[in-house]
Amino acid sequence: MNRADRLRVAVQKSGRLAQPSQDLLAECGLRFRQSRDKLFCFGETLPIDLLLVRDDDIPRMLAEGSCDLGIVGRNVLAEQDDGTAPVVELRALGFGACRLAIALPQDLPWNGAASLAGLRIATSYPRLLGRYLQSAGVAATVVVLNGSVEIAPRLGSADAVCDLVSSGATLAANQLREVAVVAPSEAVLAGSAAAPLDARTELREMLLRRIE
Ligand code: PRT
Ligand code: ZN
Repeated sequence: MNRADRLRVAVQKSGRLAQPSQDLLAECGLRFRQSRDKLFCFGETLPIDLLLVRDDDIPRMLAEGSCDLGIVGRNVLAEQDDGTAPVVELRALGFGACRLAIALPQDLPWNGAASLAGLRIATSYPRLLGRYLQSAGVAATVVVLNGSVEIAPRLGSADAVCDLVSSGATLAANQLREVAVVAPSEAVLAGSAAAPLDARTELREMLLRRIE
């Protein structure tokens, strides 16, 4: 089958965005038959298929063209944007709301971004944090961790954190207080800046209209 005849949408396989993403597509009238390995879902009502993947893989899959659209947190899309990939946010989707925020232990003072000067800040979002520090003109050390960022201050491996927050309960449980928002986020529909010039163009437009 010609790749150009069917639209391929990447969604998170499991995690916070997995179910709401599938619910949104179901509301758009799409029905799927899942492959045995549960990684591929064949579109039965329209020539639109799903790939179930790690959210971190979605920006790259869009950039290389192995998927046409993806549902991913704006935070992931922005973190992986090195300025060269032709991948853009097409629509904010209104679920998965959170914010990338700076949080400090209770005993550290906060008088604006300048308070971060000289601190070690743990994060999984070095690019977004780096941009924030640069635009504030603050020199701090970025400590990259892939998980359990919020315990870094208690372990002594960082002074502060820059992590995703929704309710704030995780920060509170780790005796951290949120002091600044680096980037608000939610789930977004992402795709290549230039839509493919084949049957997928119309499918993509149709899906965007149905999401509206
Ligand atoms: O396995 P895979 O790599 O696909 O998933 P993942 O583990 O990387 O991502 P996942 O499922 O945790 O999150 C997917 C997306 O959901 C994120 O990229 C965000 O866009 C969005 N999102 C919304 C969140 C949260 N809310 C959130 N609260 N992602 C993470 N959190 C974390 C937060 O950092 C904290 O540690 O959840 C914890 C609880 O948050 P509080 O503030 O409610 O306590
Ligand atoms: Zn992930």
